Parts: sequence; C-alpha cells; structure tokens
Amino acid sequence: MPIGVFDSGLGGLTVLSEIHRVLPHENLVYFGDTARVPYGNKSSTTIIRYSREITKFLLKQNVKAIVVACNTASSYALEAIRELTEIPVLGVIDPAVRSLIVRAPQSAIAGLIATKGTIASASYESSLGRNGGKQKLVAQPCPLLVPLIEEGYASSKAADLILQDYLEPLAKSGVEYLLLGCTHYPLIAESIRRLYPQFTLIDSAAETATTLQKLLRDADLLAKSERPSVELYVSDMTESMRNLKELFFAGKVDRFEVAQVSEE
Ligand code: DGN
Repeated sequence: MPIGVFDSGLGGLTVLSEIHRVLPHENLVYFGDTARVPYGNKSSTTIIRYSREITKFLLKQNVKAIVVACNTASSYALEAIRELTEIPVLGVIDPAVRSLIVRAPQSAIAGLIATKGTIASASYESSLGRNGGKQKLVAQPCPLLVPLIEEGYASSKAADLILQDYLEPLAKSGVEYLLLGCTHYPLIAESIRRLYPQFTLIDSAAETATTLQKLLRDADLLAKSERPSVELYVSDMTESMRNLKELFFAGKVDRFEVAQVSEE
C-alpha cells in the first residue's frame, strides 16, 4: 500500500523528496492541486473542501497514510481530513514545532518564515502551545520567496537582497532557530545558511519525513518494496509544471499525469 502525499501545488514535492530519501522502499502517490494553487489566499471553508476532495482521491488509491505536505492545508484542514478516515494523517507543522521544542532551550527565540496565509492562521503558535513549548516565536511573512524560487532565482543576488530584507529584523531580535514554514524554502536554505550562519534551521519537510518514518514503524506499516513506484498526479498540467517538477523532485518518477478529484 502506498503513502499518499498532497499539496496545493508542486512545492510539496520537497516533502515527497525527503520521504523518498528517508523511506526508499515505500510506494508513493502525490497529488498537487495545480489547477487551484495557491491555497494561501482562500477561505478556510474552501481549503477544507479542497483537502477533503483530495483525501477521497488518495483513499481511492488505497493509501495507508496521508501526509498533508502543505502548510496552509495543514493549518486548516487536518481535523476535517481525519473525519474521513482512520488511517494516520500527518501535517507538516507539528513535526517542525516538536523538533524546535526538543532542540531549542525554552528561553530561545525562534523565527518563523512562511507565506502570509500560514502566518495569519497562527498555526505554528497553536502547535507550540498544544505541544507545551515555551520558546518565543517571531513570525515573518515572506511572500516574494515562492515566486522567486519557482522562477529559478533561489541562488541569485536578488534573492540575497530580499532574504536580507526579511531576515535582518529576525537577526536583530536575537533569533537563533529558524523554522522554514513553507514547502518551497528547502530550496533557499543554502542561501539563508550563508547569510545567517547563526540561525539553526528547522526544515519542516525533513522533520515530517522522520516523523512519518517513526509513525509507520510504530504502527508496523513500513514497506520493503524492492522496486517502489513514485506516481505524481496534478489537477492541471502545463509546461511550467514540468519544470517545477524537475526543480522540486530529482528522483525517478513512474507517472506524472492529470487526475481530477470529484467535487463534494
Ligand atoms: N505549499 C504552500 C505552503 O507550504 O505554504 C506554498 C505554495 C502556496 O500555496 N502559496
């Protein structure tokens, strides 16, 4: 049985890459809602409806667990998804926050960078409270980073200037840990490390993959396929989506095609 992973678009392929790296013997089915991306500017009702539709599609693929590889959908739709199924459902926010709580002293100041939608939802703050973390969070929306990364400008002078504009206030606030709260940000992590070596980066893609590994091991659900397949489905296909797929997922893909989810 495969693991189902979904995102509002193709950025969640950074999460899929980490899952594939940590769990190389698992069959993976990914759905990117490229016809309706971005979710960040939509109402919670709509995000929940879209997420439920995609969940039903993944359940039809007979998945054994679902990873919501999108910060916005993880912020709003986890409970609604869990109402549809008994299988494990994992978002990207709790794994990153739990890693912060384990790694950082309680007195630490942590920066959070994400899209405007994720910051507005205050989901990282809620997760910190729910998990008993006492660290202080300083949030910084970074709306220009997604388009920069998607246009191939992650390692450019323009990216450095924009990063400094976003991150300098965090450095001045004494931030030591930085949560990368968006699917796209692993691609800009190297630039952040070079500009701000004092930040310890917490990458929600990597943390989600290791949390999933533990969850599957504890539930005795780990697979040992010798030839695992990676299938990618999108709700709309254009040439730029083929380029984004290459940008976000370096591994071999067995299928990359359009699939429609049924509307509720
Ligand atoms: N996948 C979204 C996220 O993790 O916030 C980023 C892309 C978007 O919908 N703006």
